[in-house]
Amino acid sequence: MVKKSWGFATLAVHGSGGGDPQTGALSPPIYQSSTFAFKNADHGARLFAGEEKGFIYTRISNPTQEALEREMAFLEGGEAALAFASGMAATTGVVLTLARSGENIISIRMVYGGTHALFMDVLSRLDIEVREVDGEELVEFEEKIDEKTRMIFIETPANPTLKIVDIRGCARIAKKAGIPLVVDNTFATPYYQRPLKLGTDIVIHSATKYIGGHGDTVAGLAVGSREFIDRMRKETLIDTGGIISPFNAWLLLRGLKTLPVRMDRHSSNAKRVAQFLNFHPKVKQVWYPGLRTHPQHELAKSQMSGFGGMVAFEINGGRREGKILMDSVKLCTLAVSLGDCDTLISHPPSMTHSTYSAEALKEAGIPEGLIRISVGIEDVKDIIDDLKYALAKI
Ligand code: LCS
Repeated sequence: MVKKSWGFATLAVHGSGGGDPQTGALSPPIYQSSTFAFKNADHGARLFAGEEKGFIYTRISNPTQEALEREMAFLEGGEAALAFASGMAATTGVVLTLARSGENIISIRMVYGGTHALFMDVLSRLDIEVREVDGEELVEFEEKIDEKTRMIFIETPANPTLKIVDIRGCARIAKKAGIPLVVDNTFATPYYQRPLKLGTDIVIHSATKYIGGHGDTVAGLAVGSREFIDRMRKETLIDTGGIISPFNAWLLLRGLKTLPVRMDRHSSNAKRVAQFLNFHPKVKQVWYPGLRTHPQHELAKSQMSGFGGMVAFEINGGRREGKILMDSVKLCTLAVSLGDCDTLISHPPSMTHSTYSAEALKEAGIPEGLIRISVGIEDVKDIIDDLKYALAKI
């Protein structure tokens, strides 16, 4: 039984309660089966007609996927969730469910590079227009809305410079226009930010990151109302096929149990790394929402209960100096992705955001010499010593 008074860490460990409904197994079984036998022909027909609940085929649903969806909806405070093969599949599923050819969506300019490519390249091929805004002034969103607008999309904190967008303000605008607000909550996770409680309609995750937490799976999730999730499963996911595998769903269920402890450690390590970089003479600027010097620190504080493990910074000089730094680290791994136990370091303009043209990078406020660190859960002294050593090489 779940108690209302329980905190997030207790809820993450105990889940919505009860273990596997069939067996009581506390760690849910991995139902590694593509198909499910019907009791007889009528039973099969009833399942297909939606007259009876049950499992048919894993591209439609599967008990391990369902367990993950239940826990994720519970932790985000939503009615239902849908699991996908990747974060990109989740974003694609949400957009294709909401927008049709000839319609438009509004998105902030600074988003993960893959999301930017989906919006600018794939959606334009489908004749869905994406209207970009900086996201700093709420009036920008209002000005772009017309009768063909089908959703507002924001990522906050945004990849890669941790830009913060006002979730409550965007939710007010979306509500007034009668369209959904969609928030990519990958960087914050439900431990530090619960967008649905702030008026958001749909939350998206690249579960590849902190939800999985160990760099061993690629997956995505969307959380929202039961009506929307059911519609997305029926109208988009089943026939586009970007479903999560039962094993990956199980890995995420395991990851959720330790999410709070990992996030506490990522966050305290990241704050120390950001403070170290902030005072380093070779560093020009540091972006970490937990630093008072972050331009939107107050806004971050008003909608997040912690600031996460991502730090971005620009070093004096530019791309050449950044390369020396990345080639000199020994403990930090030069790799994209984020949210792993290991500290990962990357250069967004030539890696995760190489889908942006030089002009688009400038417009989005992503500097050429930007370095991004996904601060891991190692001993923070070792991470800082590694960066100190590499910065000395410049
Ligand atoms: N949303 C955000 C905020 C992301 O950072 C990513 C991936 C995605 C969505 C897409 O999720 P995926 O399909 O990869 O599960 N971000 C990456 C990054 O910064 N480096 O490599 C991938």
